[in-house]
Amino acid sequence: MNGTLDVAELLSGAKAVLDRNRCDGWTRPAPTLYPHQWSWDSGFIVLGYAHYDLERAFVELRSLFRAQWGNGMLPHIVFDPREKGYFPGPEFWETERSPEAPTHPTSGITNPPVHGLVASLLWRRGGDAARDFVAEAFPVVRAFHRYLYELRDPHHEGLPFLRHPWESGTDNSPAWDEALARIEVDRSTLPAYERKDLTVVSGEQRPTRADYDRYVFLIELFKGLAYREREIQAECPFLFQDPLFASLLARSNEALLELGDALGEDVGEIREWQQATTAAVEEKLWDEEMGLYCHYDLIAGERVRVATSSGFAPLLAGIPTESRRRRLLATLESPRFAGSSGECYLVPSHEVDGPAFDPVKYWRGPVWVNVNWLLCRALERCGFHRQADRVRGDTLDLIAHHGFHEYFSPFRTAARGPVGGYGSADFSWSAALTVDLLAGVSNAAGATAPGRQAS
Ligand code: 9WN
Repeated sequence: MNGTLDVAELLSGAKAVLDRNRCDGWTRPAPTLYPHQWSWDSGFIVLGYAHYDLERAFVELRSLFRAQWGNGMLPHIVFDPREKGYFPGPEFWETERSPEAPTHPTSGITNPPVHGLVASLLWRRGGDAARDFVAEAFPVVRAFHRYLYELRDPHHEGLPFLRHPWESGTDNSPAWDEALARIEVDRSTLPAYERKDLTVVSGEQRPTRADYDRYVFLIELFKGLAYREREIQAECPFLFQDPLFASLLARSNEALLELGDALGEDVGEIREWQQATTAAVEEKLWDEEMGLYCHYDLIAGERVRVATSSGFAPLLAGIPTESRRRRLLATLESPRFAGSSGECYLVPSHEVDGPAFDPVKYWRGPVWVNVNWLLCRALERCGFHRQADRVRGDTLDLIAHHGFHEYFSPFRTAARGPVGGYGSADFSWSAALTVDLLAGVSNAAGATAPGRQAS
């Protein structure tokens, strides 16, 4: 390894991926595996556009916002009705059963609330040129948060629940395993369905058939209840509070407070949401023994003691106390995430010695660019600059070596297992966030910059 990154080459490669994946004003997360618009993907994607085409960023988010449900939910997918290459498509979700659904076809679940944070970053980047867009985005994001607090937080804890693994974005996380295993599915009662993902990516990198049966079972339940939230909450066998989702919500609340003040909006309710969420993450999701924040299974009534990269996310919103910050840092740098002799790229999505660890199966071990981007900001916010540099360097190193993949094996060398990029190639948020990460790397010569770790 030569110790430098070819910044110009990476930048032009990233922009070319985004150009190829861009459709009519929005961007596919991946060329064939994910051919529709996803909510949190678009949030990350526009952070790349913000560096060279701000208008594209606005158009992309407007395409998502126009699909907001009447109750405020931003759906996890906005479908391209011409596209037939993804399961489950609009004909499976049948969201027209709900009077809350927009006329444009969408899925019937949501995705992590990154949009407040993203809007504030666009404003910081665009200045006056972004003001009108931000004024447009503010009520949309506030209505989304209001939906989460009013319809997803029955005990007013400040921790909205997820009712499908796909709402987390970390869809195949081992945190869901026990809860999904408890759901008894009689296949003969499920509609016949055909997975399309396995025609693009090998099964060893994707969820199992038993997982998909449960994903489908939950969608059938939602459809049967015409997407009525209160009834779903009463009947759904999968209800989770999630440290990544909650931390993004807290961080986006913080952003809305800042934007609302600047726009002259009343931010009283947002302040209350923010205080409630911050306190609840601290009280309910911290696990002292694990030195990490965990998920909470509302059906089982217990914390799920599975160590995932989502457990570091409260740093992003500045939530942990000083002593917990130090504990989190120790966990991050311990053999559990960094490997026994530092042989892992940070940050594996599941601890490498964990029982469910798999270096190539999505969300069960691989490193993800969006999580690293978030954790890089989180570490910087808390003053852990050396560790933030390490996460940024590891991310760029993986991309420089293997390309703009969806996810990467955490192993630096083949001594412990497979090495390389997995899932889809030409993955949009990997490209977009590379553009943003490179902007943080000094590049006096315009061609090379420090960023690689010795292997
Ligand atoms: C289901 C689009 C999405 C990402 C998720 C990732 C994957 C979908 C799938 O792709 O999920 O939503 O079919 O596997 O897990 O984080 O938003 O890129």
